[in-house]
Amino acid sequence: MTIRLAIIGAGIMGADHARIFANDIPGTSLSVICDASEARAREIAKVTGAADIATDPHASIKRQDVDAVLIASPDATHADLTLACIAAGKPVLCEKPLAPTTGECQRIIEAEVAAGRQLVQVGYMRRFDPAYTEMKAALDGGTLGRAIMMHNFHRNVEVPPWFTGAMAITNSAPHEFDAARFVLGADIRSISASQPRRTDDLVAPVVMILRTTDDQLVTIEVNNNAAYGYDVRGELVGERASVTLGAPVWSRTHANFGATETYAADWRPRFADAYRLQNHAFVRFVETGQPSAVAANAWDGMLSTLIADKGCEALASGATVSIETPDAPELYKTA
Ligand code: ISE
Repeated sequence: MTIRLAIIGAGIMGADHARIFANDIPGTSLSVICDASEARAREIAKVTGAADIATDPHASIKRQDVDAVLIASPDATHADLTLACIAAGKPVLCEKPLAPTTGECQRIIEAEVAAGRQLVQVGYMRRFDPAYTEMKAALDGGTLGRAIMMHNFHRNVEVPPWFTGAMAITNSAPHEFDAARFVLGADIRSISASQPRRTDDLVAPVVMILRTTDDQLVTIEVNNNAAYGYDVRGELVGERASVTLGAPVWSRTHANFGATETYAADWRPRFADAYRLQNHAFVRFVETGQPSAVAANAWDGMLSTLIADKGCEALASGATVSIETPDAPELYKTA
């Protein structure tokens, strides 16, 4: 059976997902590429062999020739479109964040609970990255002993001038919030955040300290203007040993009495395997109706947004902010 997909949003990530489905995921076809810009939709449809283009996301979701949906439109549209997928009974892989506010995420949870089955997978793709997979396996296999600290570094080359410190927390850091919950298997109970001073006009890094419900510490540096390359690092420290994420590079150049490795300009090459494996898992979810045990579901998506909300509060106030994690509905406990 071929899974027929609609791609909503043909920007950087929508285009990337369309290429992944078209080139790397057998058993799928692209029924429609939908974007506010018809020209952009046409361009991506041409390179991916998609059957049709559209500019109306709601009509695209409802189409008879669409079995499942990938949402990669602007963050502010995620909740509305995810709710439309649930109403249509169609599985949806929604790019992160699930929605920018906790209230919108809660509406999605309520709709899924009312539908009585999970339909939503959230694009926290690092759960599928081989380096994080090995980190989690080292913990779960007992090599590290009990985990006590997780250190995370998230560095982008640059962001536009309108990108703020709060956006470092709401747009970039949710990857780390989700990875920490996933690797440690614990929830977050408090967060603090502050920034060093930069001497230019660019947004300064944000450094956060989180405490888990099992009294572990998670440190996160998000540096959106690191300039030198896209660089994600991490270390999980246990009571007996530690494990660091490898930074996958395929070659090292030796010249002029030195050795150099190159950095990617953004996250797509660094997490190419993760995106591919994540999208494979989504297709299996569509085929079987069984959510992936690895993927982030709507509940995970809601918690990352909740932590981000509290992180913004912590940055603005300078105080450590407590986080009350609500009890998960049965739908997410049994998944
Ligand atoms: C972006 O939206 C992403 O999702 C990337 O994975 C992340 O590295 C980047 O910081 C975000 O802005």
